[in-house]
Order: sequence, then C-alpha cells, then structure tokens
Amino acid sequence: MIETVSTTPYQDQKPGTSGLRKKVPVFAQPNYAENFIQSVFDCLSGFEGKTLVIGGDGRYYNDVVIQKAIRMAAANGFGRVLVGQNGILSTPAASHIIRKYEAFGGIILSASHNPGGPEEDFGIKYNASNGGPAPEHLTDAIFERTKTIETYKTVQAPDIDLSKTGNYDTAGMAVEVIDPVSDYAALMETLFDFDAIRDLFASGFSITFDAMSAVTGPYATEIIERRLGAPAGTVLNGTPLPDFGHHHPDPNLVHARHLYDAVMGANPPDFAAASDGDGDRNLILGAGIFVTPSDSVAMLAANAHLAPGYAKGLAGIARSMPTSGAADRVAGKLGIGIFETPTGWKFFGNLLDAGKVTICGEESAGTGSDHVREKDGLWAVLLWLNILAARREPLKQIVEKHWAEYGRNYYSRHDYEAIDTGIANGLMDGLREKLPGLAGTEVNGMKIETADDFTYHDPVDGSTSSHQGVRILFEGGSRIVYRLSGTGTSGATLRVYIERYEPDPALHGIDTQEALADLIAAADEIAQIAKLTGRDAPTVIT
Ligand code: VG1
Ligand code: CO
Repeated sequence: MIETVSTTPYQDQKPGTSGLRKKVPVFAQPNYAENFIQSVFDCLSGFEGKTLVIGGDGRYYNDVVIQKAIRMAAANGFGRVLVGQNGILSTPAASHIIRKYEAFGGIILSASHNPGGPEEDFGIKYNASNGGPAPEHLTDAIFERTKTIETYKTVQAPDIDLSKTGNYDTAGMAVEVIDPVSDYAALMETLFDFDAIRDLFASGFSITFDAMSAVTGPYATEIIERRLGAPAGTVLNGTPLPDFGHHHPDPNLVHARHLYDAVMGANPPDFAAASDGDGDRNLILGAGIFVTPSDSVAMLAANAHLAPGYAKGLAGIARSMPTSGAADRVAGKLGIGIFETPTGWKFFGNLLDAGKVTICGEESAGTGSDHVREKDGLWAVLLWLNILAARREPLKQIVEKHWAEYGRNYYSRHDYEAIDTGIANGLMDGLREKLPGLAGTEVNGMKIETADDFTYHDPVDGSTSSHQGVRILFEGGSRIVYRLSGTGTSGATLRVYIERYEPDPALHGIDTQEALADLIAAADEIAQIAKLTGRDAPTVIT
C-alpha cells in the first residue's frame, strides 16, 4: 500500500560538489532524508518499472537511509532495486553496477573522506544512467524542489535483510542484494595485466594498502591479496566500520601519515597506497617518494598504454581547473585533447560519454577513466602497479624521469577550514571586485598576466557554469587559484591552490613549500587572507 506522507520543506538541502552533505543529527531530523530522496525522484521521469542501484560506504546511518530509500523506490514505481550486501558499494563500484545492469540510476550514501559516526558526516547523492554524478542542471532542479516539497511517497514494508545476498521483495518491487565486489573485480581484470602484477609481487616487490576501515577493504582484499597474490596482511584496516575506527578515512599526508613515514623510513616498502571512505580517492607512495595527485594523473596518462585496457592510447585527458598543468604537457606531447573543467567529477561525465577523454583527474586525490563515471581509488592503484610491473623500475625513478622529460609542476593546496561563512564569502567577493584591475600589476615582484573568475562552457551540451574559482595567472605560467569548498559541513573552507612550473631538472629537488614561497606570500597579499580571517596559517597543507 502506497502512503503519501505530508512533509515540510527544509531550506538547506543544496547539493554541493558531490551531493548533499550534512551532519548525522541534521539527516536524522524528521523527513530530512525523505525530503531529499523524494525531491530527486520528483525531478526524474520515466523510471517506472526500471532499476535503481542503492549502496554506500558503510558509514553510520547508512543502514537506516538504505531501508528508507528502498521503501520510497517501491512507492514511487521503480521495478527493481539492486543493493550491495550489508549496504556496501564503493562509489566507483556503484557507478559500474549502474552501467553494467543498465539501471535508471543510483543513490550513493557517503560523505567520502569525512569522518563517520552519530555526530559526524553523512551524505546522499544521485547518479544517472551513465553511472556519473547528476549534472548541475539536475542538482539545481533538485534543490529548487526541496524548497517546495509537500509530500513524499513510501510503503509499509519490513526491512530487507541486507546481510545475505539473494532476491527479496518490497511491496511488489524486486530487491536483489548483490555481492558488492565481484562485478568490480571482474572489470579490473579486463583493464589490467593481472599476470604481470602477480609476477611483480612474486619477485619480492613489497606493497601495503590501507583501506582506512572504510569501503575499499573488501575490494582490496579480494583483488590485491586473493587475485593478485599479495601476502595476507597487505591490506590494513580492511573491515569497513561505521565510524571508520574513529579516524578520518582521508588518504592524505595528514591522516595516512604512517604510510608516508614508512616509505621515507628505513626498509621502506616498494609501494604504499590508500583510499578514502567511499573508495574514489587514492594516495600513491613509493620508497622515498610521494606522488602528488596532479602529477599522478599526468604520469598515469603518459604510461597508460602499458596496461591492456589502454593499449590503444588515450582519446584525451581532462583535469579540474585547480589541478596542476602537468597533464597538459603530457596531452601536448601525445597530441591529444586536454580539457579543463570545474571542480567535481560531474563535469567529466559529458566528456567521457562523448569519447573525448579517457583519463580524468583532480588535485584532490581523484583519478579515473572511462571504465566508470566516477573517480576510482583502487583503479589508480592497479594502473600504477601495472605500470610498475611493465617498467620494473622503482616508482621514484619513474617520477624523476617524468619531471626530467616534461618539467616539474610544483604544486600545493592550502585549506583554511571552518572559517565564518560571511567572512569567506566577503573574501571571495572582494577578490572578484579586484579582478578587473589586476592584470599587468606586480605582486611580490611577479607580474600578473591575467585574472578571472573561471567559467566553464561544456563543449558537449553547451551548458555554462560560472563562478567556479578565481584564477590569477602570472608571467611564466605560475598560478594561484581561490575557491570555496562545496563539500564542507561546518562553516566555510577556503581553498588556495598554488602552482609553479620548473623546467630545469637541476631544480627539481626543492622542498615544495620553499619552491612556492613567493607565490604563497603573494596569495595572502592579493586576498588578504590573514587580515580577513584572522588565521596566520592554513589548517591543512597538501
Ligand atoms: C572536494 C574536492 C573535489 C572533489 C570533491 C568530492 O570538493 O576538492 O576535487 O571532487 O571534494 O570528493 P570541494 O568542493 O570541497 O573542494 V569525494 O572523494 O567526495 O567524493
Ligand atoms: Co570520496
């Protein structure tokens, strides 16, 4: 029996960079999750009788929202739901399942690398039939709908037992609880030379992978230990926990510091990696080296032909605007297209669907390809392993040879977290006002060539996305970018991205913050960060 339940709208359900993210107590308010899910369904059409994929990263509150979503899918007329066992589906695996089973779309429950628990973060996003995040025109429509919604639809039905795979039924709608790993693992086998990676491991190459008590545990254990033969224990923290063991499942040099210390210490492993809460980010390390995400996308693109799935070469490369220009140089040499998109994976979807690009990347530890429509942490790890298996050189040597060939893009991101929203908006507004007068002026001895607020024109559907970040370009190719985060859940986060290109191999061994010191000072001078925020240093430097 379909029930139509009266509800009152919330005014704060604006999807950010990747869906709606709020603290659990916000999501736990009456009808909060229901309002958003119904608003998504209200903005879609033609899904009657079709398949919806549902899964998440296993964080606290996933189990509750999954059952709500299943009942609402039944009431709204979906014909079938595919849901991962125990509610688990990594973001890239969900994208693959949507594509493989030709589903109408999917609901992914995650707040990515943010902590989980009763007082921590939760999130919902909708992915379309191509497996990718809802495009901006759809997330805008969903937000408008959330402001006026008056009712949502659900059914009276018992919870589905998600602990076992099998076929179930919710008020006449088929529900299949599926193995979250097998389809994804099979896809990876089609892309990479598993025999070569197995041989590499058998030769004594040592690897460690930290799943950070998040969603990639079951995937990494199956693929890296079982299928590729790495020793048991290679995967650390391999069981997904609702609170990620009280850690931030964020694979960066702060929250995965122990891996950095291991590769920089005595007897380092040959390779170390990690992924985030929902499995779409990656951290790549080798003995004596951290590969920045911006460098990683460039180096993966330059070497991708060594993996069977990319042996025919790449159609093109896309990177988000704040990501360094290292990939541009690779695209230039390969003679393929390079595209610069706003932050967030949703902007890559059209380019991938149109066959214009094969590999995409973001400076925030996201890399992926046309195999799915999300960034994919384990994919990046496996592509690196395939390259290492083919080249049989230390990772550090591959990185240094790349810099010698293409030059090095020194790059860093400075985050100022949890600043007052009014102050953050004021800072950005002030910057935007200054823009017209900046070109041609000098800051800290460096001449500004151009300054603008990035507007993206989608070459596939012709849509325009404006106010995507303030860019200050200096003579010689150095760059400062400012934007506000769209994923934070407390206050505002200002992100400042700093980049300098260094062609001379003799100067490739400088400490990054030192190499960028003049630009870092200029970034403060131009935006008056210290003065306006009262902060004398960033919260996080990556
Ligand atoms: C951040 C990153 C962005 C990434 C997004 C989602 O967004 O900067 O590159 O796509 O997180 O990543 P923002 O708006 O806070 O800068 V994740 O792993 O959620 O899915
Ligand atoms: Co993520």
